[in-house]
Order: sequence, then C-alpha cells, then structure tokens
Amino acid sequence: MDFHRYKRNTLRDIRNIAVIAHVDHGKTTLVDELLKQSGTFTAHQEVEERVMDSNDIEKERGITILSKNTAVDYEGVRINIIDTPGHADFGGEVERVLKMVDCVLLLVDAQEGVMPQTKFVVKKALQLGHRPILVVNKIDKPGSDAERVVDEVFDLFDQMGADEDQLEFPVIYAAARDGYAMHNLEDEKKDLTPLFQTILKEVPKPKGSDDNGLQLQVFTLDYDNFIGKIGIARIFNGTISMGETVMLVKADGEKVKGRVSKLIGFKGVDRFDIDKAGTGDIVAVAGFETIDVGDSLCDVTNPMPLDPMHIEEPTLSITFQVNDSPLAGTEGKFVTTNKIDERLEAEMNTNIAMNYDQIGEGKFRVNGRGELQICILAENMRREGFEFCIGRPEVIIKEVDGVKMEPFEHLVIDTPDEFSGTIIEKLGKRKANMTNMIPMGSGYTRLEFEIPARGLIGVRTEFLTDTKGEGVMNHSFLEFRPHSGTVESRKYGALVSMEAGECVGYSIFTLQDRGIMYIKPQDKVYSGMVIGQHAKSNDLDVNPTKAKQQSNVRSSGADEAIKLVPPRNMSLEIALEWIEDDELVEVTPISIRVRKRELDATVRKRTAKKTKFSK
Ligand SMILES: Nc1nc2c(ncn2[C@@H]2O[C@H](COP(=O)(O)OP(=O)(O)OP(=O)(O)O)[C@@H](O)[C@H]2O)c(=O)[nH]1
Ligand SMILES: [Mg+2]
Repeated sequence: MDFHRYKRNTLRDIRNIAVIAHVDHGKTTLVDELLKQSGTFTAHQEVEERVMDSNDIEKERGITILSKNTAVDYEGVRINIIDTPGHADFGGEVERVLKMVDCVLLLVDAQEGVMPQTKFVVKKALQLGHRPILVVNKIDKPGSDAERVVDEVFDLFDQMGADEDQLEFPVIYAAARDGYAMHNLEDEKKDLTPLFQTILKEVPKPKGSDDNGLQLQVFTLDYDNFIGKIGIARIFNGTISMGETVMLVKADGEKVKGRVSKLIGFKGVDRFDIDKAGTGDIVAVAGFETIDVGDSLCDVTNPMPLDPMHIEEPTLSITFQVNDSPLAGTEGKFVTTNKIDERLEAEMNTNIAMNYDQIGEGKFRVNGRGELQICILAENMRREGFEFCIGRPEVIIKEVDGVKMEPFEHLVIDTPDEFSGTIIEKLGKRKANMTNMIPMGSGYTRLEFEIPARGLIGVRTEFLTDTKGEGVMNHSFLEFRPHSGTVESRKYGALVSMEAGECVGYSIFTLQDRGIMYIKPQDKVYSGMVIGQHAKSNDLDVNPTKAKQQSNVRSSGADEAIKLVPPRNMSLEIALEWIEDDELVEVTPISIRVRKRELDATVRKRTAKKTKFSK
C-alpha cells in the first residue's frame, strides 16, 4: 500500500452514501464516473475500468464481492461512497454497510427493473430509515423503460411499508457507463452534475458532533503485513487522533484499551496517513490486534459502544475436509487440519455473514449465504496453496416451536418464451411455486417463483442447457418457512474409475459414448474417482487407464481414427453443483476432481443397497 503523507482530512462538510442494487445494475461503473467527474484522478493518472473491483477474483468475474469505500470532493463537500456487491450471496456485506451511511443510491437497470436483490437491499435500507435516491441506470439500453421502472420501485417501497417521506424519493435517470445523469428524461445528456447536486441536496449531513466522546464502528477489515489488522470505520461522534489511547469495545462487551498506531484517510484510489479525523468521517485505524467487524472504538473515560450489527443468518452450509484422496498432498502446500482451521478462522474474522464449526476429525462445516460465497472462499484458498475436499451444499434447517423450517428464495427467471413450459415443469418438481408470469416483449417472458433453497441446488447448469444459454436466473433470500418435503435431484449417475493410474486416450474413446467425460488423456485418476457423467441414472464402474490390446492383425490407420470429444471443464462451481451427498469435490491449486466419498467400490455398493431400502 502506498501511503502519501497528508496533514489532515480538511473538508468538514461531509455526505456518506452507499451504492446498492441488484447484481450488474452498474454500481461500480457509476463509482468510476463519480471519481472521474469530481476530478479525483490527476490528468494523467491511468485508471482501470471498475477500479473499485480491486481483487483478482472480482476482476476476473466482473463482479463485486467485498464492499469498498472511497471518497470524492465536490464543490467543497467530501462525499464518502461505499460500493457494495449486488450478488445475493454477498448480501451480508450490504447489510452492514447500510448502517454506516446516511443515504443510499439505489440503482435499478432501466430495462430489467426490480430484481430479487433490489427487493432485498430496499427492504434493509427502508428498515434502517433511509430515504433512497433512485438512480434508473442504463437508460441508453434499447429496451429501457424508465417510467415503468420508477413505478415498479414505488410499488416496491409501498409494499415494504415505506413511510410518506420515503415514498417521495428523488429520481435520477442515468447511463453510468456513458457518464451522464438527468433530472428528467428529456434533459440534455451531459455529465453527472445532476446526480452530484442531488447528493448534496438530499443526503442528510452526518448527525453527532466532534465535541462528544468518541464513538466509531468498524464495518470492514483490512490487513497489512507491516501494520497488521486494520479496521475501516465510520466515526459517529467525537474525534480520533493518531497516537491517542482509546477503548476498543467488542461485540460481546469485552473492553480493551489501545493506542491508535496509524490513522488512514481515503480519497479516490489513494490512502494516506492523517493526524486526526472527526464525526462523519470514514477512516482506517490500526493498533488493535483483536479488532473485528462490528466493534466500537470509544472514549476511554466514558465508553458508549454502538449497537452490535445484526446480520441475516446463514442459509447454506458446505463441509470442508482434509483431502484424503490417493493424490492428496501432491499438488498443494497446505493440507493439514490445523492449516485449514487457521485459514477458516481468519476468514470468519473478516466476514460476519459466515461462520464455521468443526464437526469431526479434519472436518469443518462452513455456513454462509450461498454457493457462490463459499465457492469464492474455496477459490481463494486454492490460490493460496490449500488442498481440501468439499461436500454437497446443504441448506440450514432450523427448528422454530417444534416446526422444521428451511430457507426459501425469491427466484426470477427471464427466458425466451418457448422455454417457459419446460422451466415451469422442472421447477415444479423442485417444489417451486410460481407467483408471476409477465411477457417482457421481444420474445421473452419473466417468471417469478418462491422456491425452497434446497430446490435450487444444482439447477443452474441444467437451466442454461434448457434455455440454450439464453435464460437468466436470479434469486435472493426470502425467509425461513416450514420444510417442504423431498425435492428432485440429479438424474444421471456417475462414471467411476475402478483403477488408479493415467488415463489413456483409447479407453476414453471407448467410454465416451456412455456419457460426458470429465477427464482427458494423461490425467491422473484413482479408484473411486468420478471421471464423467453417466447417460443413465445408475453409477457405473469403468476403467479409463486401459491401453489398446495389441493384436496380431494390424488394422491400418485405426489409431488415427479415434476422435475424443472435448471433456467438460469442471470448474469449482460446476463440480459443486453436480455432486450428490455421496460425492466430494477434491480441490487443489492445480486440479478440481470429483470423487466418491467412499472410494472402495465394494463398500460403496453395500451402503448404496442399504440406503435404497431405508428411503
Ligand atoms: N448499457 C449500459 N451498460 C452499463 C451501464 N452502466 C454499467 N453498465 C455495464 O453493466 C455491467 C455491470 O457493471 P458493474 O458496474 O460491474 O455492475 P455492478 O452493479 O457493480 O455489479 P456487481 O457489483 O457485481 O453487483 C458492465 O458490463 C458495465 O459496463 C450503462 O449505463 N449502460
Ligand atoms: Mg460492482
């Protein structure tokens, strides 16, 4: 990190906003433009597109995972902006950020309109008393219908119990990517001035006062090899100075005195040392080894901590366990229970929407909001050199007054009309209840469902095939409801290797008619490893390592004749979607393999028989 020396954050007229929306509605792009048009970058500074998406996985996938803050100065006012993720799995990030700001920019795509995560973020924002500024974004899209979207948002606010004041939300029309915003659709498409003006006018100034005792709350964490753990926080009252001794109050009430060893301010993409910050500022603080999200820093003499944060509880869990496959330890650096435990603990320190517990020797249950959230953790771990196995995602069932409850999701699907029938039928088998069906024009239909989260596991790949890649599905947590009985799962069996060794082109060639292959020649396999999807519903033991028998009669040119179908590329997500309870995904820095939990074919057959009869 590059710390430029600055004396102090000089601007004292502050506005704090968060940008919230459904995934891909253009939050990070808008923040780029706000940075550019406030003159935050110097003339020759080279800045990447979507500069706030700073970590590798965010860049690769083009999505925001962690919320991040920045600041711009506009007409003498410091505007602190927090960019949040739109994917439902990272909803916990949004929840905790909402408390740190005095207003939100609610972005809604002018064509897509209100989507599941729009509902989620609106609900949370209204509950906290925010009066959002609606930014109808992407009005440049040919299919955009800004007026319809404003109506949809109004209805949504109304349904969610917005008060009179909240229902009179200000509206801005924008094309973030093209860098303009307007008060009215017929205005000139020039720049973001109308949005900046609206922010200055509508966002309440921070409450509290520099004269009160210090009250600051941490909403996200950072780590630096030289200065250690850093809490990024909003100051709600008082001031904080470099070198000052303050009281750290943990969420459980524990109090620890400590000295501020570093105070950091933000502007644009820069961070720099500051000596002092006051009420309304967003700063980073170092010097507290045990600092966590939700903790407060307070005045030593009269510590008044802020309310700990409430975050919606996890809905899904995935088991992480030590890799015990025959290839264990050959590709990764960190493989032991202790290492995995340490890494998971470190993760949960910074991510309050997730937690984990040890459930057996070398086995941990990681609880989170969704498959993607947990996948990103696994993906980060493999890049750091970890090796481990993960099991099939399971939803978290809880008991309320003796009733088994499970998470339900709100699901929205946009599909070409001709596939609606298939989708409705398939989701019906997964206990989905259709609540709405709207023709969207240009041959598309929008289908809305309420579905147990369980029914959604493993749906995506099949959905993409069914809609020839043209369908879009989005879902977001609704609530816990009574358990809805068995849902349908995978239709196909697995092709399981019965030998260990290297795969041979010839044997793959002879097997490929039986299903879809996950392996290619020279890949290492072991007995019990899944090498493909069987075209039928049962599992089949096969040998992918067998070379062609040498025969006396030379069949001319026969070897050249073998043509291998390219294998299905198993990404972590595809593998995780695919597996059943009796299977695991083996994750290493180099490979993603699918395997049977029980590698021994005889044991497997015996247990399979038993479970069949007990069902
Ligand atoms: N046509 C059009 N596309 C836009 C506009 N604004 C953003 N986009 C595009 O929409 C896509 C998503 O933009 P992002 O800024 O990453 O969206 P986001 O809301 O930050 O996404 P998440 O953080 O993952 O939820 C990108 O391909 C942008 O180029 C716009 O005004 N018009
Ligand atoms: Mg983003």
